[in-house]
Amino acid sequence: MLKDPAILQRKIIHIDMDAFYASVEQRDNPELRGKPIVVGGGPEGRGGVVATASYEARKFGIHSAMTSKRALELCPEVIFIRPRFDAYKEVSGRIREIFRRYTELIEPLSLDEAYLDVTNDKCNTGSAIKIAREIKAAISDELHLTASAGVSINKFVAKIASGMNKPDGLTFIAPQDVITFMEQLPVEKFFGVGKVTADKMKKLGLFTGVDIAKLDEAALVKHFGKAGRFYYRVVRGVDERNVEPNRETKSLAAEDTFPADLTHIWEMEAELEKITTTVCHRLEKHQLAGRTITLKIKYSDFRTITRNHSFRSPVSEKSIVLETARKLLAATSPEGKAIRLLGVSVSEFGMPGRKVAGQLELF
Ligand code: DCP
Ligand code: MG
Repeated sequence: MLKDPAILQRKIIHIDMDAFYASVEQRDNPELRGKPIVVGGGPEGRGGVVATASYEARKFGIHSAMTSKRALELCPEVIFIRPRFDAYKEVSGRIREIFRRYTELIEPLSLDEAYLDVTNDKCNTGSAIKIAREIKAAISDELHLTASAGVSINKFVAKIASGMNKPDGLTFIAPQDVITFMEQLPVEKFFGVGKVTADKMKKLGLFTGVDIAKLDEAALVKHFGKAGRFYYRVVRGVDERNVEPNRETKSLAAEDTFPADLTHIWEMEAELEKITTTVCHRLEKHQLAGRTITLKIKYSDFRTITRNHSFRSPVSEKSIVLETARKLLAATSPEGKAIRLLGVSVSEFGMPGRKVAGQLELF
C-alpha cells in the first residue's frame, strides 16, 4: 500500500560538492588552480589510491579509487596532494549551516553530500529550484566552491539528477516528467545497483527502467529479493524514503558478489583487499573509525555466516582492517569451499586511537 499521496510529491534537493577535496585544495592553494591534481596517493604516485581528482586531471581519465601509479601513467605531470581532512570537515560544517537557513530536514550522506526536504521550507520560499539556486550561490560567494544540485519529488530522482550536469549543475526533474525519466534511465545508472546486479538485469533483458516496469512485483522479488520491491516502485516514480536528519551511521560496509564462486584462498584474499579498500575509503570519507570488524561469507548454497573481531580502541587503517578480515577468513578453513559473496564491515564507532610506537593507545 502506498502512503499518503503527499509523500509522493515532496520537494527534495540533493546537493553534492564538485571534486570536493581537490576543489578545496585548489581554493586554498592558488598555484594548484587550473592544474591536474590528485588528492590522496603517495608522493610521485608510489602506493595508495586516488581519493579524488580535479576536473583538469579527470580529462586524462583519472578518477577516485584508481591507483596512484595508474594516475601517473595517464598524466605524468599530475600533482599529488595529501588530504587535509580538517579543512574538508570545516567546509562540510559550513555548507550544513547554509542548508539550515532553509530547512532542518537535512540528511548528510558524507562530508560533501546531503539530501534536503524543502517541502515546507523555513523561509516560505516555496520553490525548491529557487532554494537550490540560492544554496549554490551562497556556497560560491561564501565558501568559493561549487556544488551541483538535483531537484525532484523524491530522494532517488534528486540524487541521480545532481550528477547529471556536474560541475556547477542544477537539474530539475519535474513531477510530470519523473516516470519518463525513470523509464529511459539505463539500469547501471540506478543508484545502488552494482555491476553484478546490472549485469544480471541485462542478462534478463532489462536495460532501462521501462524494461523493469514491464515486470510485476513478484517477478522482481524473485530475481532480486527485497531490492526487487524497491525497483518495482522506483521505476513508477515512487520512492517513499524520508529525509532522515538524525540518521546516525552505525556501521560502514562493502561486499561483493562474484560472477563465479571463489574456491582458492588467494582469490578470496585478493577480493578481500578490494572490498577492504572500499570500506576504508568510506571510513575516511566519513571520518570514522570503529572497534569491530565483521567478515561476511555467503557460500554457493546461500548459507551465510559472519565472524567478527573487536579491538579495544577504534581502528580505521586499511592494513589493520585487512589483516583482521584475513585472519577471520583463515579461521573458517575456506580453501576448497565455494564462496559467492564476501563482505567486510566496520562498526562501533568512536574516536580513532592515537598511534604510539606502533601500538594503539586506549582513549
Ligand atoms: N572520496 C574518497 N574515495 C572515493 C570516493 C570519494 O576518498 N573512492 C572522497 C574524495 C571526494 C569526496 O569523497 O572529494 C566526495 O566524493 P564524491 O564521490 O562526491 O566525489 P567528488 O566530490 O570528488 O567529485 P564529483 O564532482 O564527481 O562529486
Ligand atoms: Mg562530490
